[in-house]
This record gives sequence, structure tokens and C-alpha cells, in this order.
Amino acid sequence: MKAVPRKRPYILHADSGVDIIGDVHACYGEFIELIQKLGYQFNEKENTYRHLKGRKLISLGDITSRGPDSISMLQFFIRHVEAGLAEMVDSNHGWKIARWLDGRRVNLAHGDEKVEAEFRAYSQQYGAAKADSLREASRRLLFSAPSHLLLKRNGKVQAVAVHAGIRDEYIGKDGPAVSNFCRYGDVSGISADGRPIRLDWTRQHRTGELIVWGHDPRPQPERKNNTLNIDQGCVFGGQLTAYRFPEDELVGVPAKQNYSGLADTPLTRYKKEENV
Ligand SMILES: [Mn+2]
Repeated sequence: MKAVPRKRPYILHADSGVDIIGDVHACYGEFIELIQKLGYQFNEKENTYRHLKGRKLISLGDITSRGPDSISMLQFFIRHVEAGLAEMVDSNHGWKIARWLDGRRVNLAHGDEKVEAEFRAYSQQYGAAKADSLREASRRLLFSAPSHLLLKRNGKVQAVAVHAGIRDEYIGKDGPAVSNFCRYGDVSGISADGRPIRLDWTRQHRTGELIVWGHDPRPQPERKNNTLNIDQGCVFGGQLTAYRFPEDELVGVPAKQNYSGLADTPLTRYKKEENV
């Protein structure tokens, strides 16, 4: 185990506008299509995508795993966070991959094994030294992600970006309980089919900030009690969604395919549950 880097700041000045992106899960092609649709332009000299109006990209986490191109996603965020053009919050897959890259004993499943396979192929293609340096940069990126981000505009926190959910009393706070909740949401044990039983944390939200979150896919963006879910299960063949703040606009691109290799996905289950 190496030193765990400090978390990046959780206050983000959003006066120039931000674009919050739902769970990408290694769908790099759809991700690039989406940010181009949002007006980000590639600068060849810098090898970065920039918005002319100085807007920032915010990822809700889970940029890797399940899909085809985790390493491209990691490289993108390493470069853009470093350049001050993007931010990212902590997430369940992000945390798992960070601990794996740190040499800890973790069970790579639920698409995380695809990340391991990509790193193996990368090492074979580019050599061990390059692979090690990418592993270290990825480890730092993921470990230093704050549990949630407070989006400030005109000096006031107006929105919160978080992976799986947050309780009002955790907003602006830090610590293991906060991190855990932000990564996994309000989980109450495991059901008979092996899936986590998720409780509806949105019901307790009373404070004024809009909470933008992902993690738990649904077919359409879902507004509920001043929260907004923008995980439309791109990796399961749904769509990748962006939320433009403060414009309050949703922009999406459809997935080119269901990359997960699963027939029974959160999206198909969601539809079944709706029809009950
Ligand atoms: Mn997740």
C-alpha cells in the first residue's frame, strides 16, 4: 500500500456553468459524442476538450467497468482534472478500482474484471513502465475524488453532485459514513437474488439544493423531491445523460449497444417493476 492522496476540494465554483455527466461505465465513444454535443471542442496541441465559455465537466463517478474502454476514460479524467477542466466524485466502482490499483486484496467482479484485462493488454502493448505510471495516475485520480461536490453560484451552494445519494445532514461533511453513503446510497442488506436492497433516500431531502445523482439506472432522467437521477444505463444499452447547470437542461446520446453482456439489466428490471 502506498500513501493515500488527499481528497480534492469539494467546493466547485460553477459561475461559468457546468455539465454533469451520469455513469459512463467505460462507454468512451458515447462519452465523446456527448461532450461534443455539449459544445466541447478538441484542442490538438493540449490533447484536451475545452468549452469556449469556460464550462466544466463533472463526472458522477463509475467511469470504468462493465463497458469496453475503461482506460480511455481514466486517461481522459487524469488529463482534464489535472488541467482544471473537469472534476469527478467518488463512486462504488471507482473506490473498488482504486483499492485494486493500490495492491489491496479485492474481488474484481461486476465488470471490474474487464478493467484488469484492459490493464494487462495495455502492459503488453506499451510495456511495464508505461503501465505502472498509468496505474499510479489512475490510483491517485480515484482516491482523491471527493465524496460529493457542492456547486456554488453567486457565492451560494445551489446544487450537489453525488454518485449514489446523500442525506441532508451529510452535505458539506466528510468522513467514512459520508463516503460510504455517497458511494452506495441507502442500502439495507442483500436480497435473496444477491442484489442490494436500496432504500429511497430522496424522500428525506428538505434543504434547498438540487441533488444530481446516478448509480441506480432508470430509463429516463427522474426528478423527485428536488433530486435528479441522470444514470440512464448507457452500458446496458440505454443512454448517456448530461445535466447542464444552471440552465437546467438535459442532453443525452443513445448507447450504440448493450455492452454489459447481460440480458437481465437494471433497465429491463426497471421496466418489469413498472408493469407490475
Ligand atoms: Mn455505481
